Amino acid sequence: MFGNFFKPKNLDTSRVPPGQVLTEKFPVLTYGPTPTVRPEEVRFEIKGQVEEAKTFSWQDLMALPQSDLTADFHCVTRWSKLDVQWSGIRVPDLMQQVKLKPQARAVLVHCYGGYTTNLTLEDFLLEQNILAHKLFGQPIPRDHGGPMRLIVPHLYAWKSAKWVRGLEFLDQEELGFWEVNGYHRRGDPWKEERFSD
Ligand SMILES: Nc1nc2c(c(=O)[nH]1)N[C@H]1C(S)=C(S)[C@@H](COP(=O)(O)O)O[C@H]1N2
Ligand SMILES: [Mo]
Repeated sequence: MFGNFFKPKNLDTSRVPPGQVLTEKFPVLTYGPTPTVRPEEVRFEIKGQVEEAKTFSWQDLMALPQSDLTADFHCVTRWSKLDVQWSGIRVPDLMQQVKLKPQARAVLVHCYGGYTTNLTLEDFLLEQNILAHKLFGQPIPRDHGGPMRLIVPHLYAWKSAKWVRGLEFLDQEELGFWEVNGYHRRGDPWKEERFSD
């Protein structure tokens, strides 16, 4: 298994966080069964600390500005993959459609299948975060989170929720699935925020 992992040679090692090894493959990491979600049935829901709850159909989402992102992907189980190419809707472009209440501080990301993960508003609203529906120019394969997943490149990949079904804005942070089960509430790979204390 470790044959697929390599130590970077000429590579700029400043891109590999501490304790991580590179893989050129793209492993699948899913807790539990893989849900089947057809784009036509997506109802992306925004609720909680917002002035008005909203639901986006697939068509609504595709009508929003579309962007590309190339980002490194760091799984807390110690593999990293460089230069993964995503396309989709940047979080700030989505958030143009949403008016948050002033007390909003955090978001709980909900997924088809029941997975959740938490982010502070500050970590969520970053320019590079994207609701991706393409991976290397193709619709995201189901096991990698298709039809749509969140990508939060500056944190460990458990924050990059697959099969996203909605966002719940909160006045204080509530922990998601892995965060309840011992992972760090934030998960910065450069600080090795793997587990909670
Ligand atoms: N809905 C959902 N999203 C998820 C997960 C999951 O189990 N369910 N696993 C997370 C973890 S731990 C990682 S490392 C990445 C893996 O993404 P990949 O399977 O596309 O490599 O997805 C994250 N998003
Ligand atoms: Mo992971």
